[in-house]
Amino acid sequence: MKDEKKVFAAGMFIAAVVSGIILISTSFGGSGSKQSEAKKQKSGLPGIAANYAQDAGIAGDAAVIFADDFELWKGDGTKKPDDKWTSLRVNNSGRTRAVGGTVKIGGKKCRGQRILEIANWHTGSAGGGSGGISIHLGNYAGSDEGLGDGYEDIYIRYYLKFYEDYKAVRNHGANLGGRDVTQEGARWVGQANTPDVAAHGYFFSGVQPRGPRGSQDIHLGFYSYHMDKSGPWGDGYDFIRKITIKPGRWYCVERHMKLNSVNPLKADGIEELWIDGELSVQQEGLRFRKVPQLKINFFSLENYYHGLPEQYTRQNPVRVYFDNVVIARKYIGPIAPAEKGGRASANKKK
Ligand SMILES: [Ca+2]
Repeated sequence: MKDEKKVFAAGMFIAAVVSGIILISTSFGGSGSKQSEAKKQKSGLPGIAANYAQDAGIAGDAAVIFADDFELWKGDGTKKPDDKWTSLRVNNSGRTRAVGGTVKIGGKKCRGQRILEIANWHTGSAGGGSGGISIHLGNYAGSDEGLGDGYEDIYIRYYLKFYEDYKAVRNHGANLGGRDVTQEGARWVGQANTPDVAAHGYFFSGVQPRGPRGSQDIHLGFYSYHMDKSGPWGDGYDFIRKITIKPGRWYCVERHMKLNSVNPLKADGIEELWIDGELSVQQEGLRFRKVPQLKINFFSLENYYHGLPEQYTRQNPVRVYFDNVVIARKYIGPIAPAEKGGRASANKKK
């Protein structure tokens, strides 16, 4: 666990393959959590991004914990800045790198010339591929990591585009979670097939593309390992609005996770999802933990395929693109337009 790649691998890959843990889900559930009758926001509030035209300078906002627009990734695109992310996955079934490109909103290019590409291809017997980047937001690898305690309430916004020929296949997308480094043997965020995550000192929640396998009818939804999910697999939440994701188009994805109270223990955790500033999911009444030291300390942008078909070759891999990642203590919202540099409508891009 001494270097970054090993830490990432241990959590997300070796755990799955070497230990025989199968990350695949058989169902997205949907019935494990009760939807609150509380008010449901129709759209995102003006967020931090409204104050930073084209995201310029947003990394310096007092509420921002981390930001990366991939502009400073060097060389062939696989050399991340030292102060960005914790690890980048390297293997023979995929590649993760910055490539040329820009987010487009309403047909207009946004600021920037580089985006992150995660590409995966079929690799024979394993049949799939994985790739991605991760960041430790608190002490995750061990109590001596020097990263602090982590967070209890966090927003993560990123831009996402599936390449034009993308067809729905099972995978795990953007994982957010926590691992209790004070608990001996606590599992790594991403370990699936766990009925009782609290007993194993972790939780995680993915935002994943869903849809009939092989189709382009895609939407994004949660796949959450919270304490009260039913069975060994993740819980999907009900949609306030199911928003279609079209391959070839950029979308602003923002997720919010607020952990539950523990003194006393309450089911008052929240997960929310906005697409292009529009609220798609709002799940209240969640419990992620029993102890206060278990906090959010891990985030990854990841592709993790199960049974990736042979048609996806190294020359023609599955490709997913990301850009303008911001992690903050407050709602961030979509990129504000360049003109005037001021308060932009959250939905103006539409
Ligand atoms: Ca960029």
